[in-house]
Amino acid sequence: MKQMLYVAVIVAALSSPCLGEDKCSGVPGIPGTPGANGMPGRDGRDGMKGDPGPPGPMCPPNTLPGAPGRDGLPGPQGPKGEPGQKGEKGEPGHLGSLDHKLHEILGNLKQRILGLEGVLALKGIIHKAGNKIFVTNGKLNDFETTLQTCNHSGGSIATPKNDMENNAVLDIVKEINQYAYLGIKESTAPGEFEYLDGTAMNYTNWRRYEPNGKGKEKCVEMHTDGGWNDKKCNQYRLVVCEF
Ligand SMILES: [Ca+2]
Repeated sequence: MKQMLYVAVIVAALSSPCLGEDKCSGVPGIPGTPGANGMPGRDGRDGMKGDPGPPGPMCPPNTLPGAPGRDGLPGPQGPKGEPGQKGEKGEPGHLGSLDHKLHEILGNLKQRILGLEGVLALKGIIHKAGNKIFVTNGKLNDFETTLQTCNHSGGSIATPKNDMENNAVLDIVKEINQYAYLGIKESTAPGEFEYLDGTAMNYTNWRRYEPNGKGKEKCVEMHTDGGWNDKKCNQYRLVVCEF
């Protein structure tokens, strides 16, 4: 180790011109030209975060409206409103129109029938009394045959139930000048009479002392004065029906 230190001292003494002298002479040399800039160094570490800057200048207000925004969510259901006013009556429906047409047709038919009835009455073929029509075929028959004849015609034997109807039958009886059986029959109680359906009579026009058959005269005939008489059922009388 000591040997290496000696070698270093000797080398240093030999390499220095002023070694061993008081003063060094000579002109200092010209400074060399500065070296070229070295390569940029590596980026340093990030500095500390600076303070926030002052607010920027105000922008002028935008004069153009922006695009409309999207629809919002539907709101809650509102309270129930007041009932509206009643509407006007509608046009008649199909059935109403049909009913109107039928009504018109029936009206026309009624007029035609009334006209025909007038013709028949004018000719003396029928005799009207309220809603009833009395008519004869001009023939004479017993009670049972008269019943059948009238039923076959769609009517029934003449059964006057008030003065007006009795007079209508009387017109026929007087015209033909024949007595006519009526739709009245003796009941199970002798001397008491009733309608053919068994109901009690609400109108009678007995002749004086009639009825006098007491169970032997079960039918009733009309005389030419319009009065009634109880009579056997097998006589030939004018057939008068009602419709
Ligand atoms: Ca009698």
